[in-house]
Amino acid sequence: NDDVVKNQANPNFWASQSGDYAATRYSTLDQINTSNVADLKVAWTFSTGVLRGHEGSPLVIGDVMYLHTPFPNIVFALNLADEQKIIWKYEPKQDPSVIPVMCCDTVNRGLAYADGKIILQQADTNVVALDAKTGKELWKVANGDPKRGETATNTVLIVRDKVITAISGAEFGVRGYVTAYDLNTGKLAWRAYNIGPDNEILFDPNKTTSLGKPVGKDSSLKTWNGDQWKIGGGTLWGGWSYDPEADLFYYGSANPSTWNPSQRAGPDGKPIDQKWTMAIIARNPDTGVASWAYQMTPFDEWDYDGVNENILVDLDIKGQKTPALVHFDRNGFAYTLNRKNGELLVAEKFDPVVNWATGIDMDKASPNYGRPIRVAKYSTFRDGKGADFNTKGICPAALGSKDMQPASFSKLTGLFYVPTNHVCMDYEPFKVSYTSGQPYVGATLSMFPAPDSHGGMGNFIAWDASQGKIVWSKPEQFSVWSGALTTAGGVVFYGTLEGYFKAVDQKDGKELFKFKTPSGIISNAMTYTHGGKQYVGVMSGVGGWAGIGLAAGLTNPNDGLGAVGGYAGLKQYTNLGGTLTVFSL
Ligand code: PQQ
Repeated sequence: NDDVVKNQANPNFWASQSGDYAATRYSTLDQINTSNVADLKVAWTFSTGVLRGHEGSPLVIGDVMYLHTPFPNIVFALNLADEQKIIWKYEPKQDPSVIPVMCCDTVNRGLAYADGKIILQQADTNVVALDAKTGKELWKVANGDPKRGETATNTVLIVRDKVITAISGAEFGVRGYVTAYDLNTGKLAWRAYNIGPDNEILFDPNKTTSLGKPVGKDSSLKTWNGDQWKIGGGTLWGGWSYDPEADLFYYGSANPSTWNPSQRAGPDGKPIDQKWTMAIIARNPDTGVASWAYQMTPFDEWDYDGVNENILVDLDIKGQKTPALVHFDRNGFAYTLNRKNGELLVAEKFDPVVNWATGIDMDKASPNYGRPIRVAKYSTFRDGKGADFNTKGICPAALGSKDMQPASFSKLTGLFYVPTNHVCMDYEPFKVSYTSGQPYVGATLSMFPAPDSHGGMGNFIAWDASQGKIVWSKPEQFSVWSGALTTAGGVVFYGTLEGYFKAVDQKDGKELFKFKTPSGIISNAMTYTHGGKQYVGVMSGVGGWAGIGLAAGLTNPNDGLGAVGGYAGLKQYTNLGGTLTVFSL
């Protein structure tokens, strides 16, 4: 979309959630830099009036900031040229019965802007186009049905005249799909499922490839037992990216449901891949047809969703300039692929404690090429025999070495800056039966800080994606559940679950600035200018999966899919909130 491209190229704006189509979250602004960032002061704040997890970030286009909230998904347009006055406010009417159908808090990953329209996807799956000037509703379309367990938390991707969006609900047996609507009318253009028959997943058996080979007929169907694919999960709710040159957009698919792998074994009782869950998929924005796909975790046994963002940069790999896609997976491996054809180039652990696999098989001649080399001891699959067996000490925990909080790529250093988790788990599957619209989880989890570590539950790291190596690692007390921002000022910004907004040096991770905001931070840092002056903003409002105990008032350690116990200590540091804090020099 020309308007999106033009706005993204304007460093004074923050025009899309990921900063640019390549999802680098890098800004060329440098007024705030390593030598003066310690002097940052609060310029202004804004209370959203909502007290659950605040994800995503505001957008800035010209003199207007567009701000969203978690459920009920209120949208504010604020006038930056006039005391941040509210120009308009949009408050959708949503049935609160959607709240308990959302797996991991009532979060929303933000708005999109194109051609004078603001696009919001509500928790109840309604996609709404608003007139950016007036807040007037232009069109609205239901992308799913919460009564079937379908909800929405993600932002949309706008390419040309297509609004591309997705559905959550793999913990409710939802069969994931990606849908494109017409930006001007809201009319459905195409829908592609991630699992099921070829004509529904829009995979061409001869042309769609995986690791360089055509996927063949029924590439998904033949990896499922009977018709389990119909309630098989593989939703998508993470980050988007788009390569205009290849004309492909990229996303990852979530876990197969249920979490009890024994219930998903093949007809012979053995593990079976459950394609195309846990995969990176590249599709054409006009038709939805898949160009290539790569599955990170075949036959998932740990809930290592593959939804994390795919960052598109050109990297020097083994002396060759390569159009790369870099992906930090929940399973603890960071993957570098060729984004044009899905060739696997690098796959290395980005947290040394990852123990469920020793590595990824990189031998092209091996029948297991591209697949994880598993460690039997950490398997949660017991051949259907001991479904109640509790597997102890698996690293990472289900929320992964990294969850949805986006990393950033700095054009200054050529490195990736990654918010990570340093958490392990015990995992006990149990038998579960499917009822439409009800949880279909099938495992009890407990989470705890990784052993033999610095005692914290997170690290903020710098990563070299050509080599597959950690450059530096800065320990954090809790998982870093906030998205990073890099700037040409040499600084990387992120937030912490305790509520600190931090600025560190891209070179060595040295902390240059911190400020305690009113609540824990799970949103993404952003920057813009107004009146020639650079601002940096972040929303606080604790929640998300890690903060679900606080957000939903849960206290049983196994509740919140195991996160309540793991993050119980958070309540000593922070409380619910919903505030935007904007800083300047
Ligand atoms: N959401 C968060 C968050 O916002 O903190 C973390 C997670 C989700 C997960 O770790 C999930 O596995 C997850 N899974 C689904 C799904 O499978 O459909 C949806 C969501 C979501 O929409 O927020 C999360």
